[in-house]
Amino acid sequence: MEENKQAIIERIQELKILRNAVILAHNYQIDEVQDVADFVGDSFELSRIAAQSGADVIVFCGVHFMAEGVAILAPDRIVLLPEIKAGCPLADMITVEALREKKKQHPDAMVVTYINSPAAVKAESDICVTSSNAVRIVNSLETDEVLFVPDMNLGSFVAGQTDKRVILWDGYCVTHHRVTLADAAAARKSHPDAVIMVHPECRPDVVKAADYVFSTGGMIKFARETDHQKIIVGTEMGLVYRLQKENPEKQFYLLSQGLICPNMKYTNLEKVSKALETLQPRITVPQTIRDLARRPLERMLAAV
Ligand code: CIZ
Repeated sequence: MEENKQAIIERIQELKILRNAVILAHNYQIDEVQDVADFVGDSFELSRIAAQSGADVIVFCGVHFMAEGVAILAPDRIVLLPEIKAGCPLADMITVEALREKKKQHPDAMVVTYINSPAAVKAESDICVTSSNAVRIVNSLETDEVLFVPDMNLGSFVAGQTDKRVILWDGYCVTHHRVTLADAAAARKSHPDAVIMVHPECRPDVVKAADYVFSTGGMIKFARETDHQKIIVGTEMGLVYRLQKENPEKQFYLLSQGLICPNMKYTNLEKVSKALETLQPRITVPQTIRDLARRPLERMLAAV
């Protein structure tokens, strides 16, 4: 390892103790950030760890809505997002004003909000979901009609597995939505003895063409437990690093080279170290929004 990189890692370890901090990294983070983290996981697992942790400082290596979620659940802690520009185009595809208008059109629908959304939108919602629990939570609701926001692809996936009427929002993850049926066919042709697993944020035709559909947490579990030795991975490339690290005897292939989220790649070791040094950039959520957004998030945490 380069001397400079090793020095930064050592400084991060020192600062972590000094600040009583915990470092959380999303499954889509770059390799060296995953390696320096105390926990690597999906937004749901990491929110739960953050809420239960005794740390004074939580460094969230991910994107803005994820750190915001932690700031809602753990308002007494200092929540840091090492790169403030790390946003989520999907979360930006909905505003609270537009959601209020849509709610007026569907007054009987329960609002089910994917965790990839701004805090103010969560505050207007009945319950939050992640890709790992969306189907289960929607099916458990006492309603016939659901307004599912903001990811139409995940919403379509849920709609295919429930008797409830699911009204979709016109949003999507630009990284997963970029994958086409032709990409899936090409990957299958290149690796004919591999199975394909994709994320439910992919387009419905891609989901239909896949052998398995999982959240990132589901992919990690499947890779660990399956007898399949070769797996094509249809989610952001960062997950392939973790899959390969945990299953060195198996082979993983990224479904498409387009599966890269630039926002997830902004964070690096230097920025993690600087965030711990300066306690900036700090993510906070105004109390009025926080109080309202906490309820749908806690409902989700209690439902699983
Ligand atoms: O919920 C998450 O963390 C995301 C964005 C994807 C997943 O399936 O883990």
